[in-house]
Amino acid sequence: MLKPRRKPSWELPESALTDEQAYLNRRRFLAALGLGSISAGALALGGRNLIERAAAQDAPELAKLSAKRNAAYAVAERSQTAAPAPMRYNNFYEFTTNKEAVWELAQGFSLDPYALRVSGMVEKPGAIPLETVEQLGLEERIYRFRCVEAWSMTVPWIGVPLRKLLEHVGVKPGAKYVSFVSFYDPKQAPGQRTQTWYKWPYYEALRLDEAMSDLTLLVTGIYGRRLPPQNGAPLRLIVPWKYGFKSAKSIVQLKVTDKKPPTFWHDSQPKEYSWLSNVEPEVPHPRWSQARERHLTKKGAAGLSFEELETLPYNGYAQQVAKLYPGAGKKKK
Ligand SMILES: Nc1nc2c(c(=O)[nH]1)N[C@H]1C(S)=C(S)[C@@H](COP(=O)(O)O)O[C@H]1N2
Ligand SMILES: [Mo]
Repeated sequence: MLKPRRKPSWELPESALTDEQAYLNRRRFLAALGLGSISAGALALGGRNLIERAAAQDAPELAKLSAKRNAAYAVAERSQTAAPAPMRYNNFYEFTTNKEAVWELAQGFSLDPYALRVSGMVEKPGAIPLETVEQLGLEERIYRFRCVEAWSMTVPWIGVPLRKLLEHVGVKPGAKYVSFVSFYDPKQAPGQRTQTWYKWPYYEALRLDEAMSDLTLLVTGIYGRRLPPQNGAPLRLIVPWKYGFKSAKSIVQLKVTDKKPPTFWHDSQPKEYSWLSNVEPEVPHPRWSQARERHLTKKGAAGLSFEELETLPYNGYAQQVAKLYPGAGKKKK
């Protein structure tokens, strides 16, 4: 997943660009000329729908979403990342691998009319509207979030513990895992068209005991507002003691099963991304150390700012989850 640091796309010759990068370059160029709203027809370029859509949605005002803060989940040893930084630095390969370009490419993305399809070993399978999920009990929690690439952030999410949804649908005896599938819509997601070597749609999974942990959230909001597309609208998973890729975005399907489900990154590079992928600072990734992280602090006029921090075992949630992994840390080393 970690790629060599690239030149920003607007410094590259057009010949080196993907469709999306070329499109973003043109938008920057037009914005600089004050022509941000020039008609797409006048440009006669590829990515025309994107241009029209982005022109209409340059400053989407995200709808407010309020929920009572659960003070049990404050983060003491580091400060909260200031908005909008977490909405301007994203991993969402369905759009692009360029983290600073995701937000712009994802403007206008929508899964409406949305419902989460629940199937497998449950008493009440079916399609669950977003409102029904939220009525199970929205709360706000500040969580650490650690990407496997060694960057991190601290964010106030709004969501419902996944356990409440599993109790709502009734898990059948013998179930052992929960799997999650993200959306598939290449028309809206340029990365699904161009990165054909990945097995879209994105899929992830947890053991049932992990899914039932009080920490595991189904998230619909961030910073007191509805999730923007780039952070996984309208509904995503957040599993704060695991590397960020376990927290699948824009989920459309949830399945309860007794067989270990495959997962996207583990399937693609099993030696680099384990199935469990708990945050373990003492276990290096094959290509870099996991002992420290670049913590996103803010986005200012000059760009994104980071501070270097120590990575904590289970990302600071050992007290809550170490008991789920009784053998961990006692083997080898
Ligand atoms: N569907 C989907 N979910 C995804 C990803 C993705 O590419 N597609 N990237 C993952 C990775 S690697 C990280 S670090 C987080 C990033 O979430 P954020 O952009 O809200 O910070 O989303 C995770 N969930
Ligand atoms: Mo990540």
